[in-house]
Amino acid sequence: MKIDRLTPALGAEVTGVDLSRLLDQSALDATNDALYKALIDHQVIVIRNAAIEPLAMAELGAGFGELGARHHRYVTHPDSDDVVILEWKDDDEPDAAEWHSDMTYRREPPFASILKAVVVPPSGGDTLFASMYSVFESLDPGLQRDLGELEAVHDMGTFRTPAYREGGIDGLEKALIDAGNAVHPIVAHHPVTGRPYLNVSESFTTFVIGLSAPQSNRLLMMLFEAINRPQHHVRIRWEPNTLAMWDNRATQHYAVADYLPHRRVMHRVAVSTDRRA
Ligand SMILES: O=C(O)CCC(=O)C(=O)O
Repeated sequence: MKIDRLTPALGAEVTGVDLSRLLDQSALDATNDALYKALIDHQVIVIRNAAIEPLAMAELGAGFGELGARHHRYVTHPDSDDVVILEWKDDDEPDAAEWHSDMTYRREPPFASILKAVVVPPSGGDTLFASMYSVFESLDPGLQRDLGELEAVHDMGTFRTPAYREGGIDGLEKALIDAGNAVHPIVAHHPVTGRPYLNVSESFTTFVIGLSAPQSNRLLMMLFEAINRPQHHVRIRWEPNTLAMWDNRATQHYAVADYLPHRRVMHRVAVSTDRRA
């Protein structure tokens, strides 16, 4: 296995691993161990030409931990309930063109996600990832200390729009209850590396506990602006069968919605727990 770092902030391209040929459990376990180490070191790993079917993709994910932080919205693949299909085309409104970690409105958000490109547009549809270690380390040390005392509320954010459009106010209330909300520390510590990272996102973090609304808004806007700085990022260009896996704890991602009306189809497996942590 060969690993090439993509930017100083995060990301690595992994070559020399053929996921379509992991025929027995011991080969799968050894590959999972090596990929896990690369994931912890680089936060996002990318494998090209990973022509694996949905069932094999779920099996790959299950090697890292329990699957099943089922999303309240997305449809799943007919061959495997663990594989979500993300498909956008025509005049759809893709919902991931904003910085987020997945499902932080849950008390225990998923540990990682695996995403494979199935249909890619002629150009565009890239995904950016940000290292939240790098963002935290870029903040003034005094601010880092103050943030260490604070917690913030996370909820379903802009998923309100489809819930309201489809079900009116009753649909919205039901979606808010189904998705739930959570309070997380603004500075979290990675359970494996112990490193601190910034744990707020423009998608799902709505309010800082203990501050007035104007204070909370000002602080969050400043942090969201810090996340947006390109030195914290890597940008992944997809080809069919490009597979990426990210550590959802200390990264955020942003799926650029610049390709419509062309079609883009991705398969995603969410891994809720980290078996090796
Ligand atoms: O489609 C993508 O590139 C990313 C989708 C996304 O944001 C997600 O799976 O959470």
